Amino acid sequence: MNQEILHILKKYLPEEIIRTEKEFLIPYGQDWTRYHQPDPTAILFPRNVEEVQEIIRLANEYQFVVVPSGGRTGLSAGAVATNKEVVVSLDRMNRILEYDALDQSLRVEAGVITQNVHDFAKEKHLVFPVNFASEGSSRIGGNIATNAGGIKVVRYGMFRDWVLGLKVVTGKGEILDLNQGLIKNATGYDLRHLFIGSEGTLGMVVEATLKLTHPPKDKQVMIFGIPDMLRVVSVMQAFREKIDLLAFEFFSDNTLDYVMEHTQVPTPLPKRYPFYALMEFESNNGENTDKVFQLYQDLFQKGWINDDVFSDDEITMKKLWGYRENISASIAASIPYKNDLSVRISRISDFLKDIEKIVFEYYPDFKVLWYGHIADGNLHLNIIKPDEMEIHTFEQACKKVNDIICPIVRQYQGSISAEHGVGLLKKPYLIYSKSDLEIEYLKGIKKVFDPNGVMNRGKLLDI
Ligand code: 2HG
Ligand code: ZN
Repeated sequence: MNQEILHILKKYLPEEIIRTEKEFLIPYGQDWTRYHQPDPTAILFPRNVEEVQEIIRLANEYQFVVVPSGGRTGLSAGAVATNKEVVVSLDRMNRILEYDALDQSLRVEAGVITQNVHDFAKEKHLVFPVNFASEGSSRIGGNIATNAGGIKVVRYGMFRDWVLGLKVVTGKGEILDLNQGLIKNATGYDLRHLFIGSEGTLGMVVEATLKLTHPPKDKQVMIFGIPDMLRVVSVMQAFREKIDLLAFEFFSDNTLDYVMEHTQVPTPLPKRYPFYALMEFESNNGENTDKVFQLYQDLFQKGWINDDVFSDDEITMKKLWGYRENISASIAASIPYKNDLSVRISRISDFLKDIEKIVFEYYPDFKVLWYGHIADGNLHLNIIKPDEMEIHTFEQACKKVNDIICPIVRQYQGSISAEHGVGLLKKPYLIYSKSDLEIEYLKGIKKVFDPNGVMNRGKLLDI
């Protein structure tokens, strides 16, 4: 079968966009998850929309499956190719196409690295305000496909909120230009939003128009030591009532161990505490700073906060952010099993209490790391694989606990994937966040855009 496909690819596509060597097949067949064996047929590097269209047309005619590939920084196996699929990488479609100062918008090819968008915006004295740790390698198309979130969601929302327009090649090989950069557009179904978060199952995003904005002024960053996890939530709520936060993140002390070891940094505070919160806010000519310090005194006296470090200079703030942003990279070698759960902010305290109980009861032998975007109700619960344990035995053990955690997520009407996507890894748990009826509608939509099932088959949905 894959010889036949290769033959077709070589017959109809320019030779220079086809790679079949092992050094391409392995890295382009996997993402940042490590639970699947990459086994693609070929990796294609189209240079323009017409070539993408031709590939999808061939996929329909000769019945092979296409896996769209961006930076492959995903954590849910949405971009893995384990089943002889043809990976279509947008690495070569990485041009910034058009900047419009009046619209404050930027049109880019979908293979642009996220960091390049940040850098471009900065040159224009603006920002693209969606930030996450993998932005140096992730690509815009992948960010759109998963509706990425990150560390500034509490202020700026998800990726979806910054997409003004999309050009896509559908699973049928047709081109759609969606929303054309408009801010206001009340003309019925907004197909742009269907493609955002669709994980490459409806078609391929080939171009995006992104919204930029003015940067926040006079940022200040603090890290607090906090005695227990539920206090992290109360501290967040107390600050949120007083000021408009730019970020409020948390991590546990055992998570800090990994970052210190991996990045060779000292402790952020003179002493160690069970939990830490990192808060970013704008000074607002000192008004917010005063409010923060006043509240800090109160919370310190109450014993909710133990200690803090504060900074308003760029270099130190970057160092402080390193404690949070480097977590994922610091623990990667331990092949953690990742949970990416969310509930409404108003329910996060009760949810954490319930999850904590389960984790202590069912994971007594595993190291559990707690961190995440607590101000968005988003918890990244990472279970570390013991060195001596075989990876699939470990995965099975984690899946058993998932069967207990996921019903609780459902009980709280939460999400089994807040920002990492569903892919292969979370697919069995989708039923805990969406009803059967809703999933049937999803499948119906998939059939409209991709009737032959050539787009990222088996990811997100079983269809
Ligand atoms: C983060 O918030 C990323 O750092 C990765 O979403 C989360 O490593 C994870 O589980
Ligand atoms: Zn995250």
